[in-house]
Amino acid sequence: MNRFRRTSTSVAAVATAAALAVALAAPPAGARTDDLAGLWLLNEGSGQVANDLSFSGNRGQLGSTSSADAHDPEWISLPRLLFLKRAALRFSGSQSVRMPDAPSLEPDGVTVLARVRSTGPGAFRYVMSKGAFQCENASYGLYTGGDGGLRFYVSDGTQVHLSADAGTGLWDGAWHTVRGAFDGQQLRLYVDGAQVGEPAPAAVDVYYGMPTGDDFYLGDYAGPCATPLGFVGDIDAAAVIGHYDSDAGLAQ
Ligand SMILES: [Ca+2]
Repeated sequence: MNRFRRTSTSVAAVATAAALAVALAAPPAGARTDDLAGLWLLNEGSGQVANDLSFSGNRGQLGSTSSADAHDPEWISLPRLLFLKRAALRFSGSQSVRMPDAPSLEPDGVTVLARVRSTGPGAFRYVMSKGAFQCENASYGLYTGGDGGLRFYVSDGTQVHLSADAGTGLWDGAWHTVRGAFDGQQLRLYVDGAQVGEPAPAAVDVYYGMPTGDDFYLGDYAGPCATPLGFVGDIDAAAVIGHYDSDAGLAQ
């Protein structure tokens, strides 16, 4: 391996880690506090568990059982970062990692982050979802939407509020860091640190306690549904950050 290639690979890997770190370290606004509700670097490389590196204990299980099954995403290797062995998970439309329902995954305001790579997942495919109302919508979700791009949304129990759409150009086969943020007033979407479009107004409360299911999924939506809602592509890392306001609500 030549020196340049090795260096550039390491730089890319450091940039990846730095992008997540910067996003995670964004200062809280006003009287809010931010808690890391889940951080899954997905570097295990084998087995049935995705460990949560936050202190929230939201460990995930691959597929629908603790044994190998058809809903397990596939571990793939990524270039090493110095001596750190790195991996990611490959999803092909009906695979998932499931984290059981937990209060830490149900904050007033929520930010989701992921490193994703795909050449075209299709429409209504989920990178993440929390809870499920039939096959309609989650409490919050990061998905490709009707146009096959990428959107973040929250549900208030009556209506779904969507962020701007990143568009299908995101799915160019390269890794991208995506972030969806809801602060109680607006929904924002970022790709590789740049905000997509305008913030979408949504002065609502996220509705939790969905009747169909309340677990959190990486790579899919709690189904089964008539049409597949699972992501088609790779997820390198993911995180959920909860924003908790010490006052009555976030809508101040
Ligand atoms: Ca399994």
